[in-house]
Amino acid sequence: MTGTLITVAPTGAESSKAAVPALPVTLDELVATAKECEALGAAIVHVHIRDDRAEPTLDQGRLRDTVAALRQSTGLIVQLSSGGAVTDPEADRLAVLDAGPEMASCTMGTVNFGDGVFLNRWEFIVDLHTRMQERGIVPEYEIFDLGQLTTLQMLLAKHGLPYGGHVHVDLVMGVPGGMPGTADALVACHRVIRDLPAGTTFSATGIGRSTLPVMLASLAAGGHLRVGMEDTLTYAKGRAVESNMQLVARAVGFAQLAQRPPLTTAEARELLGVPVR
Ligand code: KMH
Ligand code: ZN
Repeated sequence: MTGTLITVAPTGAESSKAAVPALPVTLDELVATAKECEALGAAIVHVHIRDDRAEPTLDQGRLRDTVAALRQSTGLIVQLSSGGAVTDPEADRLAVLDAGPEMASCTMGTVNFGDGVFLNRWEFIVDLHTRMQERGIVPEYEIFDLGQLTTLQMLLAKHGLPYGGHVHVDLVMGVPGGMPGTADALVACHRVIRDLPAGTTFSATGIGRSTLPVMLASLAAGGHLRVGMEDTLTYAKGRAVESNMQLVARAVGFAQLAQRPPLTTAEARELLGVPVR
């Protein structure tokens, strides 16, 4: 078993700054968070951005500025979200790739998402996957439900391996409408992941109160970790998360206990096939 790849997802598209004042929403807040999380042991930053009113946006200029600022100030692998918010149109989500990220998320199917629907049609998935192949962007395949792993198998069989040849999956568990954030569900996914191309890696994140069971199950199954305020706003019963750093520090602690210390950014690049800058 290798060390642990730790991804921080600091912002997301679902929480408001008014409700969660500690959420990093400006470029300065995002860069400061990213630097501190890197120092603690994160290797990837999964990025959603906000506009001047702290609302989710896929504005192309802001995306480009964000990629440039994160690359200048950190060694983190910059992974832009192509998922955006459930209200974002497909064209804007595809255009995220124009901002020049090293990695981007690529969700493998439609899922009910609380009151909304996170729409990911097959043709759209194929578009994202093939454009990433053409542009040298390494995808992280986001999985919200077991059947989406079957979609990933179909995608790879029909359209080939991603850029760099390495397949990396992120299990997003415990979304209201998706698979539960339990050890049983993670094991069920792990059984299917084993049928994906040799060397496929996976990370997992549990939304809300499934954060801890998913983190422990993922480490036990040889998986990696995603943490951050996109997914988790309560640190313990009755205790709000104070910062993304607090969540990364906890993940690093668990990874060390499991004797799988955090991968450096260089090790993460090698594992995932993300070119060295
Ligand atoms: N905000 C969700 C609707 C991704 O980043 O690719 C989609 C999401 C997945 O967070
Ligand atoms: Zn996201």
